[in-house]
Amino acid sequence: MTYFAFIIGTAGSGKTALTTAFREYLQQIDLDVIAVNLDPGVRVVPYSTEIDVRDWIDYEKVMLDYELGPNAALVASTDLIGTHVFDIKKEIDDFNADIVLVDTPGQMELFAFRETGPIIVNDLSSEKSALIFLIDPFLSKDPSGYISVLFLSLSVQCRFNIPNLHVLSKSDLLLDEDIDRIISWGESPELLITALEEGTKGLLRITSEELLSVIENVYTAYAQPIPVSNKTWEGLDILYGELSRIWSGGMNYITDE
Ligand SMILES: Nc1nc2c(ncn2[C@@H]2O[C@H](COP(=O)(O)OP(=O)(O)OP(=O)(O)O)[C@@H](O)[C@H]2O)c(=O)[nH]1
Ligand SMILES: [Mg+2]
Repeated sequence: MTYFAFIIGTAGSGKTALTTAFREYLQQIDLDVIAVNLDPGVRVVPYSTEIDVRDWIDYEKVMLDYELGPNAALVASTDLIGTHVFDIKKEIDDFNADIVLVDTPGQMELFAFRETGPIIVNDLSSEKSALIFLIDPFLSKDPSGYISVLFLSLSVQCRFNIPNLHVLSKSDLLLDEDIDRIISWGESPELLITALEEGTKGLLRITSEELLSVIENVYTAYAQPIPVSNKTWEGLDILYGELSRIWSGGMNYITDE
């Protein structure tokens, strides 16, 4: 059985750095792991990737051949992954690894919200797959940012429909009190709403009851964020523990808690 983790998150949230650190961590505890780069736009991949989508898709060439600007070329390149999914799958199968870490394209919306992402995840992975959704601490330090990222995660979850773990990325850059505050919002939607109300000085345009009911529903489907540093490796052991629980069917595999 091969276990998959798709690492997803907003641009610059640390997907590639987590793939690098987590791959090395898992290797050090003697697990048979490979990494797949699915980002056609990346210049340098810091991990020695076993499988690289750039072997099939040349972003610069797409830009020239189709006379596209950098963003449109990225859209086209990401869409093109769908046409190589069986080549990629064959390479993954040939490795016969226990764990496959998949680093997804930098601009999350290209992968998650266009057709390709769900097709790729569906075609590549086994039934033992999970999403690792990175929460960028700089987008989620204040309550409104945290809520926005939660909703983004919810929409990603709707697209992929596989179990989801939240990782609070770059934890080494946060003060302990920041981490504690964000974790407390993860534990209690009431605390999050109160913080939001304080921040908006009572001028919240949506009623707290409405927001609370939506967020409570989101919380039933999501684990708390796990603070992880790709620099110090703090939290990688906890991340692996939580993934193992998902892979072994112990935790909200599909949508149960
Ligand atoms: N201090 C610190 N910096 C980090 C950590 N993880 C990533 N970074 C930095 O954050 C920046 C973005 O990291 P990447 O891993 O490239 O993020 P990404 O999500 O792959 O970025 P794109 O694929 O371009 O969207 C880099 O400068 C990293 O060095 C971390 O845990 N701690
Ligand atoms: Mg990246």
